[in-house]
Amino acid sequence: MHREEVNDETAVPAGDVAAGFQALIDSDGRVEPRDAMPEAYRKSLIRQIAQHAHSEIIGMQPEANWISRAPSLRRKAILMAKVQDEAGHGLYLYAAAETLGADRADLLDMLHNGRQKYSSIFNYPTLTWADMGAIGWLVDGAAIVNQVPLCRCSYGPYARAMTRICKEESFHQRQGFEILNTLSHGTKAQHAMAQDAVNRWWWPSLMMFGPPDDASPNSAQSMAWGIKRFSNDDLRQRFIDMTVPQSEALGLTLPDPELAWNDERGHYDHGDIDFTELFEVILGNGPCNKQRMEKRRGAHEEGAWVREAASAYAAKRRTRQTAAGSAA
Ligand code: FAQ
Repeated sequence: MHREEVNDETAVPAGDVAAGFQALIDSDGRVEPRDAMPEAYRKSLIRQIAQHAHSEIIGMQPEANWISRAPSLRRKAILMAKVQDEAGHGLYLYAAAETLGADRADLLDMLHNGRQKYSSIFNYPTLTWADMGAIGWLVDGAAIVNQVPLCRCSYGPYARAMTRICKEESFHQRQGFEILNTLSHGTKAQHAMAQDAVNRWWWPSLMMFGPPDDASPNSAQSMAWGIKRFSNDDLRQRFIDMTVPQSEALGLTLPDPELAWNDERGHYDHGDIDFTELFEVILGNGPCNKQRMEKRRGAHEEGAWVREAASAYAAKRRTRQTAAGSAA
């Protein structure tokens, strides 16, 4: 549905919009597409949901890279299903953004011309098969910690999309853990490969949670609106606390000598995160930014005929249904 239609149906004086909206947020209710909402709330949601959707579809690339080289038929089938799941997540999320009046083609244009972002994590290379394990365990693990609270997001369509996505992400995380567990308890060379992958993916996974709280311009407003439920640093800490015991179970070491349980805080202490690396990657200077965007733009151009065929088919069906309706 387009924005104009939403507004036409919900034309309410601005003061009433603000009061009604605030009452809904205060009562922890869900905002639905036809509800009146402040323009800034709508814009911020489109920003976050679109970036999230873009991350899902760009995130297909690093893993798709290994489909043809998976070590067995079983591994190949699982990896293909996982990569397809990510495409599905993109679909749910673009559909959620459309309920806010955004146009999917415009969002994709903004991804392609660099006006909208996607997650920093997908700008790192996948060098060995063990990276499939590290992505599943760490990247999907971080995604789950970040996304479970989004199932309670104040905007209904986003919250419902997240509920479906989180179910699949937890399967993804387990398959990553299982790959690493097999390698870690395999030959010496396999163990070394798993350790190397964890060494390379640990710090970028921590950066997925975004800048530290004192450098996060969107967090305060987003939390006041009930979009985000926890701050970037709180979720990052939750992920670290969850992951350290899992690394022990795997027999792998996280590459941070300062990781240590702090009884007083009830959390693990950790070493400093190099946020200049995060900001550089966001600016487009990560190891694979250029390659990811080239591939994405190419896929979009090559897929033009599919979009055209789907539109022509939908138009044909509509004409047939209208004709059948008037004949009845
Ligand atoms: N990368 O003020 P904040 C997945 C941007 S999981 C790039 O803290 P906010 C699953 C941020 O957008 C990955 N940019 O922003 C999968 C903002 O820029 P803007 C996707 C980042 O929104 C697994 C600026 O920095 N998950 O895809 C990053 O309050 C395996 C200032 O930051 C989501 O998108 C970053 N890491 O908090 C798929 C979850 N961090 O918009 C395939 C939903 C920050 O002002 C394979 N999103 N920025 O121009 C969120 O929870 C939030 O948007 C945060 C950022 C936490 C990412």
